[in-house]
Amino acid sequence: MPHYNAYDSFKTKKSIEKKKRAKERAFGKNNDTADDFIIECCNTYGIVIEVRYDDAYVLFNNEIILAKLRNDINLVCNQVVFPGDKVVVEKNNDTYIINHLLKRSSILSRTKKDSTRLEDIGTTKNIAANVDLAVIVVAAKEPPLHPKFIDRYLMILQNSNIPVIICLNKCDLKSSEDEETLSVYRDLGFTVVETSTYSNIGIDNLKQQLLNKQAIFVGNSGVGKSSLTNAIMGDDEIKTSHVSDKSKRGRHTTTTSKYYIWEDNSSIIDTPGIRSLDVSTFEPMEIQDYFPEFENWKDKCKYSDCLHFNEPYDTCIVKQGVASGLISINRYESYLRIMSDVLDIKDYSEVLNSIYPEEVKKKSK
Ligand SMILES: Nc1nc2c(ncn2[C@@H]2O[C@H](COP(=O)(O)OP(=O)(O)OP(=O)(O)O)[C@@H](O)[C@H]2O)c(=O)[nH]1
Ligand SMILES: [Mg+2]
Ligand SMILES: [Zn+2]
Repeated sequence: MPHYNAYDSFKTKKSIEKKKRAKERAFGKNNDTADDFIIECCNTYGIVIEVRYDDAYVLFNNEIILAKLRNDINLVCNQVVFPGDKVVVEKNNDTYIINHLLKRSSILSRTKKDSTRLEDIGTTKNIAANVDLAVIVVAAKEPPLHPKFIDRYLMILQNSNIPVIICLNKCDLKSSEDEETLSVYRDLGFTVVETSTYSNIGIDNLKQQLLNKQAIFVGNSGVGKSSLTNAIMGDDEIKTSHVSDKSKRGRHTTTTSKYYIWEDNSSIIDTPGIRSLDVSTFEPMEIQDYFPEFENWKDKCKYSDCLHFNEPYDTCIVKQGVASGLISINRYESYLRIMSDVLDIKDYSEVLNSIYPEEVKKKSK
């Protein structure tokens, strides 16, 4: 079988989905909203800080108010507005009404696999709006640091055009292996901040990165997103929880995204941890764009549409780059893992086994 068949069979389906995704990213899931609901600008607006099913808390005139969507919008509130959104509110008798939504500068969304549907197409879930900076929070331990989490978040954030930094929290528990993992991202040009909310290390440094920005903390449950938010806010207002002893996974303490202002013009959206991040709606050929370290190698592969996956080792220069140690084996393994999701192939170990000399393989986590 020619190596590119898997890709060809995906092409049509994926490009339709891609257009749909782009539309949803631009307008949110609320394509049915009234035409005049979204407006360019308005001087007096409130900021959505937390969304419930049918209403939202809005920071308006230094007060937190509960507001409902205007009547002619036939969607529930949590399909229309998201933390960080700017909204125009008006008081009608005793009720605050969200009359307009200001055009967004960005929307962070992810696809969510919907197991109840027969077709295996994810639904898009918006997380937050108008985000200037995303902080991918990872922990040195509990849960353990693994590049696979970082790489998936990087794809989703870069796909939404949101600038990103990486924060290694619980650096009090950091090992030399963790340092090696992080150095790959430093070498790729990402800012990596190390923090410990226990010993207050790196908090000022993190604050500097967040100053004058609407930032969002994303990352798995238990990495310390809420603890960091507390450290920056300077109080213990937000609920945090111990990682469960048995699974060493977080317990999903935070259940809804929430917006906090810690300084004039500087805010953080604390989000619930996500256990698995679906990237299967990306196109196979698109995945390598999120791996800039392949850049100088991939054009030299024998096939111009090489996926650096099932192609023979001697035709794929990316694989040779990995074998020579010049492309990080952990990142390549992340790539393979993501590709197997996208191509719906259960096991990529064959690919891995076929290319690595034994000594390189041993270094793999
Ligand atoms: N060792 C260590 N533990 C920390 C640090 N920061 C937070 N923790 C602990 O990590 C656990 C989880 O912290 P949370 O802040 O609730 O984590 P979260 O990312 O908000 O989790 P979710 O809300 O479930 O997504 C708590 O037991 C914290 O005390 C740190 O710097 N070092
Ligand atoms: Mg939390
Ligand atoms: Zn290749």
